[in-house]
Parts: sequence; structure tokens; C-alpha cells
Amino acid sequence: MRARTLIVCIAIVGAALKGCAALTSTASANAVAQAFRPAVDPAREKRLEWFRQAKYGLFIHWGLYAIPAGQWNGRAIPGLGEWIMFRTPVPVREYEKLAARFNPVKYNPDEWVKLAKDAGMKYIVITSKHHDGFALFKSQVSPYNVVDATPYKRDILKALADACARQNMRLGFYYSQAQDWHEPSGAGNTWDFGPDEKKDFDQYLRAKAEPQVRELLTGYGPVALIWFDTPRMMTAERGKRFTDVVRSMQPNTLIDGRLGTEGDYRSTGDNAIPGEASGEAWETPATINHTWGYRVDDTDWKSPGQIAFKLIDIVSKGGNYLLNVGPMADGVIPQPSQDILRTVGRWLQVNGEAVYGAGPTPFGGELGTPAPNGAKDVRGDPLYFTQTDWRVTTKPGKLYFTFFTEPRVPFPLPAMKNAVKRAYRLVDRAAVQVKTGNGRTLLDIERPIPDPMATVIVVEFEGDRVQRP
Ligand code: JFZ
Repeated sequence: MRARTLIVCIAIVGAALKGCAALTSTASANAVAQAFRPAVDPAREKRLEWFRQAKYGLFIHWGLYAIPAGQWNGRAIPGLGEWIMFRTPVPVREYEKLAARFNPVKYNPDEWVKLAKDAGMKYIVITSKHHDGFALFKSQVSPYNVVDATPYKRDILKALADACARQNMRLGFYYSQAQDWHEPSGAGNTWDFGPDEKKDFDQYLRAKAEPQVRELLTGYGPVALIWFDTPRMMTAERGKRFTDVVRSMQPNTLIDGRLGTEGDYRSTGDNAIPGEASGEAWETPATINHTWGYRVDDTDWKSPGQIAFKLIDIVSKGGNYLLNVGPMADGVIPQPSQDILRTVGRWLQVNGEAVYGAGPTPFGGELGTPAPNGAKDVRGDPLYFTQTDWRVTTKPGKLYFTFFTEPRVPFPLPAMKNAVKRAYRLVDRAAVQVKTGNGRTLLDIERPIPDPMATVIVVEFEGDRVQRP
């Protein structure tokens, strides 16, 4: 039998640095170190409060590209589904004909929001305009939008915003601020419009991108997040124009890390999960198969267990997991995606305490070790020999270890000064025996109780944060 998965959640005092705990020699060193850290931006920390609690969001890539679904003129076009116009390439005059075929009669935004809630996701980010230039909302600055250019004629984003308001779900908009393959002055379309460096890029920004971001911040209610992407030809000045728009219109709206100038949090590369933990806010955007926009031929779905591991792995490093679905042209989210999300959601209904509002591990040995000699991965990021047996997430007064393989029994806790108070299984509060041996605190864990993803045990500690020896 496949090694059962057991999640042992050890509640040990721990928390991200927030204010002062009782100063000890270590804490005073931390306090001194913190004194020399760049000042925390209180306004940004206030904006980030919900984000640091949410931890898990639904990304939705939907647009005209769902119609070809990875095929053009009967030929499979390799690559991401939403990049088919670029990869083929398809001339604008051909691609825009897709608009006349976009009629998602099965689109039901309340069902989409309900799926996100059933999945345990706390925010939604949907593509409002991707690189192909087509807007899923009524835009006064460009008729290339779902209301003016399609037989559907309704504002997709407005319907979703209303459904989110009804179901108390935060909603953000992905907006490709630089690439726009429909516009002669937008970045990226060299097959119709020639090299980017010869384009009047500021004309595109001022005539379409900046006003469309204004439109997204008007009439769609409180916008949780503007998710900018691929900052081609973005300068500090150009980025600041977008920041000024967002801050002036909706000061609470977060800006992601791909504007091209400083945002409110760090965005990793697609599907990239850092090897180390960090106290800063960051987010991994990730696919549930291998494409963002729907491809009829991409059925290589990640399993619920893989998604659960990635979620806990990311949270244990301080980040958020923005997991994507690519709806089909008729407005239906592929059933396998729905099934996977709901399975993880059922697990989160019982184990969510270890995720929502949880902070990063104070240890790190469980993550693995950096490869020697500063080796880099294929993206140029530091290469890690990753361990996947267990992870740690934190809350004030509690710290959660997550095992993804059967742990050693008795399980030795990492060294810390805090005294253990009690241990219990999260799912039913059944007690777990705590003992000491060879100077270590040990958990006498029962043989794991089978569970589709994991069995959760929680131990609580004296104090408010982990005191390392
Ligand atoms: C971009 C888009 O091109 C893509 O279609 C999708 O929307 C994705 C979420 O974002 O793709 C990227 C952007 C940045 C990196 C990789 C892919 N990166 O920084 O490694």
C-alpha cells in the first residue's frame, strides 16, 4: 500500500515577527536586526492583511483562445493555450474572427464562485484582458470586447463581480499591461506590426491599457488585486502611472509583482516554488495541468495529493498559492479540474487551520538543502535538493508540521526552547502522547489513520513564538 500520508500538525509557539515578544538573547538579537531592516510600509501591510490570511486563490484564464483550445486549422499548436495567436502565429484579422464565435451560454458565475468556495479558495483572479488584447468586460476605449464584439453581448466580469459580492468572495483582475497582440502599438505582435522597439508604446499605454485599468477599478465593486503580467518595455515611469491609477482609485487594491515596478508582493515564475521560507508576502501562480488557457489535449492533471502538498509547501515558506483553471469556450470549467479542486477543498474543510492565516516555518531543515557550489535550476533560481517528507506552518501559539510520508515514531521535534503543552489530532481532537528522550521532545504518534490526503495531529506550546536554542 502506498505509504499512507500522515500530517502531523505540531502546534508549537511560532509566528512571523509581529511586534515584540518577551525579549530573550535570541529575540533581542532579532530585535536589533529588525531595527536595521528597511522600514515596513504600514499602508502595504494593511493592504496585505487579507492576502496573508487567504493563502489560496483561484486563477481563471478565459478568453477567445478557449475556442481553438490549442488547435489551429486542424493542427495542434504546441505551448500554452492562451498563446495560440503568438505560437501559430495567427494574423490579427484572422484571430479577431473568433469573437463572432464567442458565446459562452453555459457560463454561470455563481457556480464558479461556489466552486472556489468548495475548493477552500479565498480569492479569485480572472483574466480581464490577456496578451491577445480581447477584453472580457465592456470597455469604452476598445470595441474588442465581449459586449461589443461577440454574440454573447454581456459583461463577463460584471456578472462575476456580482456573484462574488453575493457570496462574499474577493475578486481580482489579471491585466496584461504591456503585451497586446491586437494593437499596433502594443508589445508582442511582431508578425503583424513589426519589432516592438519601433512602436509608440506610450500611445498604447495611454490609449488602451491605462484607461482599461481605470475601467476595471470602476463599476466592478471593490477590486482585491490587479494582477499585472509580463512587464515588457515597462519603465519605472510607465509602471508608476499604473500604480498611481490603482492607488488613487482603490487604495486597498493590491498590485502583484509583475507590473515592472515594485508591487505589494512578490510573484514567482509560473509554477515556481522557492526553496526557502520568507517572511515577505509572495505568491506562486500555478497550473492544474500544463496550460493556463484551455487546451483540449492537455489532460495531464495534477492529483489532489500533489495540490495539497504544493499548497502546504508554499504556505510553509510564507507564500500564497494561486491555482488556475481554464474554462472551455462554453463557459464550463473542465470536470477534472472541478473534481480535483473539490477533493482538496474537502480536506481543507477539516485541516484548513494549518493553512489559512498560517505563517512560514521557523526551522527550514525540512525543506531540503541548497545544491552545492551555488548551482541554479533551469530558471536560473537557486537549485535545491528538496525534501518532501514534511513541512511546517505557523500560527501564534501553534506550529504545524506536515508529513507527506509516514513519519518516524516516536517523531523527534526540531530543537526549540519552548515547553510542549499538549498534542491532539486535528480531525477529532484525539490526544497524542508527548514524551522526552535523549534531550529531545518526542511525539508518540499512533500508526497513521488513513485519510485521502493526511491525518492531522496538533501540539500546543508555551509562549507566542518559537525560541530556537
Ligand atoms: C505569463 C503569461 O504569458 C501566461 O500566458 C500566463 O498568463 C502566466 C500566468 O503569466 O507567463 C509567464 C510570466 C512570467 C514568467 C513565466 C511565465 N516568469 O517570470 O517566469
